[in-house]
Amino acid sequence: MTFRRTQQLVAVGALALVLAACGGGGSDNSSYKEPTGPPVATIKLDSGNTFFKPDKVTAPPGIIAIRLTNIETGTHDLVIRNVPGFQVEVSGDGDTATKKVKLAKGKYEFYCTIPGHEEAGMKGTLTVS
Ligand SMILES: [Cu+2]
Repeated sequence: MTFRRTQQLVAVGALALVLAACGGGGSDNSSYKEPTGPPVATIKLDSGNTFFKPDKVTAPPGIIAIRLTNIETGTHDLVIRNVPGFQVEVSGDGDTATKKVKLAKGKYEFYCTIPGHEEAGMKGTLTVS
């Protein structure tokens, strides 16, 4: 009896956690916490079909603002491998979006998650040093 009751409580607790995780508007990156404070650098990138320009960028460590401008039609985003939740999205010619990310020294790969775009060359490297 006691064991069964405990199981039920665990199940209810797990359900509450799932609901809480989904509560922030339902998008995939709702868990991402953008760092507050001024950026040490702003990286400006253009996106098009299917490229980032430039595709090799550098920045000092700390809070980095990434400003993406779409210079062609279409929808693109920019995510950084091993930086969960970070995503800058643009849709349509001339659309621009900026998001901040805090990075330590290292070499990071970024890419577009639209199916086929990374494979077509829509990727690049961000060197933080
Ligand atoms: Cu793309």
